[in-house]
Amino acid sequence: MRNTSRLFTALASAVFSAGVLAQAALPLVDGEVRKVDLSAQKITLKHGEIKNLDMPGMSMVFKVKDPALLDKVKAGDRVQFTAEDVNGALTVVSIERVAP
Ligand SMILES: [Cu+2]
Repeated sequence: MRNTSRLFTALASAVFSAGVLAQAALPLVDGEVRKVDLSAQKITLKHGEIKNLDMPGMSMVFKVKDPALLDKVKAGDRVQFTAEDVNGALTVVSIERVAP
């Protein structure tokens, strides 16, 4: 019984670590917020190269993985963010304001 729960704990922490590593592996991208659309849960970013998506710099609309991300930024903010392709939708996974 005790061994089983120890094994479970080890497995759970291994899965958790893998998730953290996968997220940490997304490269940070420089960008500038052009528009925040709270009702559609979308954000327009002028972004630099996104290596993991093989995308050059441009302005475009992204979905957000968590709507709470949109509370952290506003139009005109300079940001660093990560993005990935979630079932064909380019999605912002994390975003942080950078000091001007
Ligand atoms: Cu783009």
